[in-house]
Amino acid sequence: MILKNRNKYVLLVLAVLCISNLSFSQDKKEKGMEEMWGETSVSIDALKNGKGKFFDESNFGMFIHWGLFSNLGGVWNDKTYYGIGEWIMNPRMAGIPVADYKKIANDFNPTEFDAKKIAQLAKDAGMKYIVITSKHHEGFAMFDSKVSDFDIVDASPFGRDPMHELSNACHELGLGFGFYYSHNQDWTTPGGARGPKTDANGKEATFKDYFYNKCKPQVKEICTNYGQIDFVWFDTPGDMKKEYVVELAAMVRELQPKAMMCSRVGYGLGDYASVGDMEVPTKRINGLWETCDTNNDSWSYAWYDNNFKSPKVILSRLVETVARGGSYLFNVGPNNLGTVPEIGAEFLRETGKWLKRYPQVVYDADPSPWEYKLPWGDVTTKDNAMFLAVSDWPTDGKLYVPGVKTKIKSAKILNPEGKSVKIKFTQTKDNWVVFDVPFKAPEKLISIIELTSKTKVAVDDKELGIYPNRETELITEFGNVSNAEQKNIRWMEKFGEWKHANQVGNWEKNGQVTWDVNVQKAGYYYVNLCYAGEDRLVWKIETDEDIRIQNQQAATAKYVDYKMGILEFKKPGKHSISVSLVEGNPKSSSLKSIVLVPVNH
Ligand code: FHN
Repeated sequence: MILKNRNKYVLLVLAVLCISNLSFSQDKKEKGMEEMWGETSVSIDALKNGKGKFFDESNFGMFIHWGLFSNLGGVWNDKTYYGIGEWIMNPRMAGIPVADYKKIANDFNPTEFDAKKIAQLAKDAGMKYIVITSKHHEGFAMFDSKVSDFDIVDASPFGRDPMHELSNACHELGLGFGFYYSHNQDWTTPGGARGPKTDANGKEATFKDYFYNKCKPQVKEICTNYGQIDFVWFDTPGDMKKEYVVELAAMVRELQPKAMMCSRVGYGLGDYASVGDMEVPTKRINGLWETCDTNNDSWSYAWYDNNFKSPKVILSRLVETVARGGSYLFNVGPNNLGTVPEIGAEFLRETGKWLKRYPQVVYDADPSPWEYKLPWGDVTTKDNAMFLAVSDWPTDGKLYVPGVKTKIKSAKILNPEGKSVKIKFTQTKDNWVVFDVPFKAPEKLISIIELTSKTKVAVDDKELGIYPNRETELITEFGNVSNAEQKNIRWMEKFGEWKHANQVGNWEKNGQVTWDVNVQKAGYYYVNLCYAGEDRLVWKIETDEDIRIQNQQAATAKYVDYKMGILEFKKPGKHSISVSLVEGNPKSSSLKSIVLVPVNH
């Protein structure tokens, strides 16, 4: 009996640990993969009007992860390792010894690398600049380095400097150009973070050795030998000492005064902030910032990874990033021969065609007046114009926009042929704007409606709209939380593939999340909750009209949508809706969102 209970206890502890590993914390072993990148200390206005202008207005750039790891494409000793390909050397993937890894250079011969073709792809995609890995954590320089022989010119049969070719190609096409450089981690150089602890003679190597013998001189090379560069993109500063970061940043500023430095240099010394990998923030962020995302699941090429984002997904994530106030750096991973996988390239060209039709929605566009995206798409602005980028076109001829406090002067659909068609609309006393739109979407990707008004459009984004013709997801980030803990979390799905969410857990007595909503139409709504947890949970959902649902559903370590029942809003207009945990483990029950779906739609 005691044994049985003990086993039960052990299982419970394991389950809790498993959930917390997956969802609530970053495993210590994963440190060095991604850190949270702080704010920058430089004055935003000064930057926006000076050297940051190009970055601020571009909003869309190409990131390239290319290195020796591309020659492996996710395979070592005939075994495929799933996850971010550039980490294949790491013990959490193939664990390749340094000496064996270095030998990969002997047959790295990317003969089909064509810098002009890659630069042209970026241009066709509508991207304004390229940032490429000059040296990733593996320590292999993709440029001709006089400081180390472990570089593409000296160690591989290829013998050319592709960084020269690419910087020239970018300059010829009028694209910006910049280098990624892993300044802290260097897995093959003695003294580099996670690198060998001793040198070739068995003598202990320090970070100082690595810094002065390799890192700083190589950064000097990339900042000297490639003309004017627009970006220096350091990564994973980890616990690098401040004195080194300060020294490196000062050198970059001296050699390349016009280059923008990403905050991942460390210690707030960058010019702009970089948010989490693969994260499109759900809430507006002020200041100059960027998110980097990848066109499939890995950053570098992996033979199996053809999960490429479609043009529609790329555009949606780009517009969402701009709508939250940031820039979108979108990655491609050339293969062992130096070419970008074709499906990904095709999707990028299609993305670029859309951007040619609607450049004003992205370039030099300002954020949405709403802090968050709307259920049908997103919004960018310029002066008194507002662009509704509708990715989920309504099928009933009505597009609803909540919380608009300004009188709208005109509305028109911008159609693909470059003509615009005026549309009718009404503004309700509850601040909804209801547009009469065609039943068929004007665009197959994202359709654009342009609104103008006498002044900049003002909105009330504290009341979240509940729509009569589509489902609405209310995430916990925009709820008011009491007696429970609200936290941003991230977790990996495949190794290195990050997911992010805001969630509420650690429920105490009377803990609840409450959203203020503006219901367009009274009536019945299905309610789903998206949560993770263990065993079975009972949740209660209540409105200010005393309508209540209470129900039990299963729970797993992964976030899943569960159907809770039907809720009625008796009157349209302002309401509140709250969720609380009635039964279940208050520590591990994690609520991510509530979804309302109109029954009669
Ligand atoms: O560890 C790297 C990873 O390989 C990749 O380069 C990303 C891109 O942002 N940066 C680091 C993790 O955050």
